[in-house]
Amino acid sequence: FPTDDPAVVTCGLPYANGDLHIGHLRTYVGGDVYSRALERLGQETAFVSGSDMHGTPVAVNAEQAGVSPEEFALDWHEQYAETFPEFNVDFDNYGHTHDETNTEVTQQLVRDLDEGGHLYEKEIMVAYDPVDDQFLPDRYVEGTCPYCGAHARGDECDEGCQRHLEPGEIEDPESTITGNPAEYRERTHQFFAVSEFADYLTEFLDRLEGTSNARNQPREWIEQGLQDWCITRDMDWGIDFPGGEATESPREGGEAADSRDLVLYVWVDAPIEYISSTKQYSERVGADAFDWEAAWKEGASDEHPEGGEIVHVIGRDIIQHHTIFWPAMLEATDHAEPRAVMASGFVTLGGKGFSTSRDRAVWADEYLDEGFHPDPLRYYLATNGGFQQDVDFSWEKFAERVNTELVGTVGNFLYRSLLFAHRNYEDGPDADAPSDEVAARIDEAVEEFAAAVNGYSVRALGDAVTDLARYGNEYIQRNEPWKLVDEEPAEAERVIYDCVALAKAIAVCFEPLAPEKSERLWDQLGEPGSVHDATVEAAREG
Ligand code: B3M
Ligand code: ZN
Repeated sequence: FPTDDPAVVTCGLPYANGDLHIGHLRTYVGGDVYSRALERLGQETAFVSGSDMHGTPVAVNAEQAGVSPEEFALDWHEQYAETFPEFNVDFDNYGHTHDETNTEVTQQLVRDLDEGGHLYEKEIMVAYDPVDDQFLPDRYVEGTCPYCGAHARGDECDEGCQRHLEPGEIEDPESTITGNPAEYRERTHQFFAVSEFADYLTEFLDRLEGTSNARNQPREWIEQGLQDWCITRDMDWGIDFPGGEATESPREGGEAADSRDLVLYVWVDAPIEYISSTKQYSERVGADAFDWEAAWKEGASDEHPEGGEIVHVIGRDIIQHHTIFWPAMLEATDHAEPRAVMASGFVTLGGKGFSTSRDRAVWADEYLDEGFHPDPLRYYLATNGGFQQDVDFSWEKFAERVNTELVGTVGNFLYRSLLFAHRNYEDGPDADAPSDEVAARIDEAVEEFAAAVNGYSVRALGDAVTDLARYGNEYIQRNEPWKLVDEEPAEAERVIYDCVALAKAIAVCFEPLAPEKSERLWDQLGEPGSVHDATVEAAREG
């Protein structure tokens, strides 16, 4: 980076089913920081996401709340759409999976899979509650993981080996609604032939950039042999399987055939929202400003025959979906292949996992309600450990990093330099260009910044800035302009001009991490326009 192709940075879609906490924010801040950093490098970039409205994670919670899944999910969606901007997580488009765009794009993509011969029907056993007379897809059922023996949800071993589980795989199934033991019944479902893509996926993983956890885990799964993927569910909340209403064969008791509700598995339409959200962005700003088809489709544009640079930012619990199922869907339908997957580690609190039911979490709105500014939290979340490491959130550590790095290093340098400049030079210090020494140091910071982007490290972006500010403190201390100002005024002005040039470079390079504070700095420097439109070239100019 930068390249001549349009980039799309996506964040995993939050299920519209509950409050956002700081564990969620780590991924969204990470994605926002990364997409801003690409833009500062001069890369054309769209940053998109949306709420995940479908599936049992929403349906089960809505049922417990006693409202329809649609009403339930829309409520949360609206709340998320308000909360993200409060943390300056500034999506170019934030849609949701239940909107018209995603319904159309999803059904078209599934039809394309079908026409390409990648879908087939198969009879499988699915969990069923005989007392409630209800099928129990995914989170409606819990039991034992057949791979590792951990307690698991119907479609994921969330407390054990993290594997995706296919319908029928879970052992000792029980309904999560009634606690009734479930039995297995035979049903016809649609399958996507993922196993045909094993060779493709192996090569894809060798090309895939981003964090190493996103390559290593799926390689093991492929070596163990890929299963095909059941893409339909016995539910009525979701996007209809576009094959038309399937007709169920007569039930065992000889009942008449009945038409059945068959919707797509939530993990089909959820990643497709990445495309749909980009499409909505294009439709709003015009294809000249951002062309979603050039970014997402192979062969849609002569200039970008392979499509654009797709970067997925996700939590590490959904690596399998983004490195196996999703790239197989894209490959099967002539879409661009993801260039990178950045998979974040989890956040713990005092060494323990976040728990909504135990109210052990730092809630996003709680942080703001305390009157804290979003930028320090962004800085801390983005730089507290490498992106793929699990990290612990602690208020003490947060305070310490804010005090030593943001206040003691960056703030201190800016305050000393700009106050001196303001007091002594009415229109700012004047010089043609920064000194060779400072120009070279700014170049080095820009190189570090570019290396951080190309290394998919939001933490290293923070280092580039704090290192530069540390140098600035050392530079002003060594040159002592306050001693020069009477005896050697020209020399004093040159030194302060250097410091102001360093401050401008800090504004540009710090924009991804601290967008609001950097914009304020930009204004204080009297720079025209917005730092949100500036690139590292402006930092180099001094
Ligand atoms: N809605 C949330 C999760 O499992 C899920 C992500 C979808 S990303 C396409 O973390
Ligand atoms: Zn397991």
